[in-house]
Amino acid sequence: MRFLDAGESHGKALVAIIEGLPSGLEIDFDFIDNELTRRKQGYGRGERMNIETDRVQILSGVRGGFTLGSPIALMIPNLDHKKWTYVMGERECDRQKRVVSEVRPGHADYVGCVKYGFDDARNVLERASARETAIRTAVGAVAKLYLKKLGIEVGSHVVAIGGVNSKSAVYSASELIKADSSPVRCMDKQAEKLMMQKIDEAKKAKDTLGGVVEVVVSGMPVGVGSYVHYDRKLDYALMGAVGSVQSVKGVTIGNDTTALFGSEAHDRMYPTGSGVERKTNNAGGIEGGVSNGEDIVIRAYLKPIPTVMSGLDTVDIRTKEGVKSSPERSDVCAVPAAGVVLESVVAYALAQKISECFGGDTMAEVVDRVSRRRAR
Ligand code: EPS
Repeated sequence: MRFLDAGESHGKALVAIIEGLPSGLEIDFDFIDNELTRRKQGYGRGERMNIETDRVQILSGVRGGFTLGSPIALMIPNLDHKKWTYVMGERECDRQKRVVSEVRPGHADYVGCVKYGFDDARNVLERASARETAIRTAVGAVAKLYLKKLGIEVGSHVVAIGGVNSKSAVYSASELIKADSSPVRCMDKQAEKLMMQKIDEAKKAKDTLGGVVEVVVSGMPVGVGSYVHYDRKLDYALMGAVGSVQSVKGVTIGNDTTALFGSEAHDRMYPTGSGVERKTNNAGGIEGGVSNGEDIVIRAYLKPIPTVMSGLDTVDIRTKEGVKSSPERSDVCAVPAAGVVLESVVAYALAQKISECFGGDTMAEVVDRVSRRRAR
């Protein structure tokens, strides 16, 4: 299973092609659109979210609501494009308009200009923008439908924004649906209030905030991943997927056990008659690069968004003079939305690993193989 996406933030559309899904998976179009709507929410989001409706169009690979086994092409039109055709037109455009030469520290502006030989970061930021996460959310939604058929659910919640931490608690993926009723997708009401105050403070100061998101996967069968090949380990796939999301600077799986003794850290196993059970999950659902049947718990650490409206010291790459960074439209805090994106990339990475482990040309074959594994 693989996918490729394309699209500029103010281009015509975002597109993706997913290849390798089995035939016979029912596609719930409303579910995909609802995932896209979830991604647009969150206290601290910018004006762009009011412009886009984010509705997916499926161009191939699905007939009468079921996958055919052929590549699935997805498209999300950018409604804002009509206001940007003079800048983003693929045949003709005005290169003197909306130029960004005062590169933003922390964004891809500078590195992208050096890498591709540009003196206008517009060419870079249009692709580097977190707008790209909309199409990855659509791909992740399809992956979630595949996982759901196998009894696997993915949820997330925000555990910190700008240094405000929620109280620690353990949740299953299905419980985390409650996070959606919080404007910051936080399960702790007291922390929610303080996080919102912190976002208000940042907005007033023309500043931005980062934070920490936890993703939980429930229902994983034992034995997905590898202890044999370094590049087929489940944690290798998940850490790479999570690390690929804009703003993520760190990824952990399970609890921090670095200060504990081994006797305290490892999740003891007890007989159930037919298998094993554990009372703790410090390992976060993965041992030796392989799923162990416990919930997979991943934390992503996100830096504050680099578009700081008050401006940061930087260099104008055209004049080579010291200036303040360019005030592009942006979010104050995208951590709540990042939770939805992180669920999506995790769902896709898991679908890919499950497909690698069990194969299957039809959905019925995959369901059968996974249920046989569960019965072991
Ligand atoms: C985003 C779309 C972007 C930004 C934001 C996220 O749209 P625009 O640039 O038109 O406002 O709002 O992008 C960033 C934070 C970034 O750093 O690029 C989206 O759809 O999520």
